[in-house]
Amino acid sequence: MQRYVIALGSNVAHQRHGLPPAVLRAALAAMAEAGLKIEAASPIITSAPLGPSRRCYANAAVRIATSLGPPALLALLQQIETRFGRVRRGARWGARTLDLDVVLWSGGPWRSRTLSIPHPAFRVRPFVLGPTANIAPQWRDPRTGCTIRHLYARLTRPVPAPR
Ligand code: A4P
Ligand code: MG
Repeated sequence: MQRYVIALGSNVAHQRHGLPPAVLRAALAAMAEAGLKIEAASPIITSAPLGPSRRCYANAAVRIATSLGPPALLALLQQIETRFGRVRRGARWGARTLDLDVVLWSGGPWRSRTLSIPHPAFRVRPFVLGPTANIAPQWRDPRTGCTIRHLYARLTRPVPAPR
């Protein structure tokens, strides 16, 4: 079995599931239904958008166990995104409502054309590191050797005021 941490994000409501937090809860159920063993799920947080979008995000992270290797897991997560990700508005397919990113896994660094683990941006995103610290505080970033708890504390440490 392999273990993974998956980050979940949503900032668009889904026709059937509802607002972003409900989208994340439904995504968790879909992951379990697809055979991924959910070992731990973080609380769902609300975070200010990074990037051009103006809507707040719901974010969370889950720790899973599966026999799938990284490419097969990515394919499965993308299938789930596709199922959730497009809302029919008339004849048009609208915005994606679900982002599932592979943050870390038990197998160290992984790099292919379509997949990088650890996720390249996870160290500087509080909305990924915070939920990850909740479910996998002792996991280590294979690049820096730091624990997730340590990376999160470093990212959120208050900066001393200039004297
Ligand atoms: N890919 C490479 N490595 C990975 C990985 N570790 N996990 C490739 C998942 N995918 C990985 O992803 C594009 C391609 O990245 C995939 O086809 C895969 O082969 P995508 O999810 O289809 O596209 P994207 O959403 O534009 O990219 P990405 O990197 O997921 O977007 P970001 O940078 O995560 O931006 N603000 C807040 N507060 N909360 C958020 O969750 N999310 C975004 C999305 C922006 N701002 C946000 C949040
Ligand atoms: Mg993504």
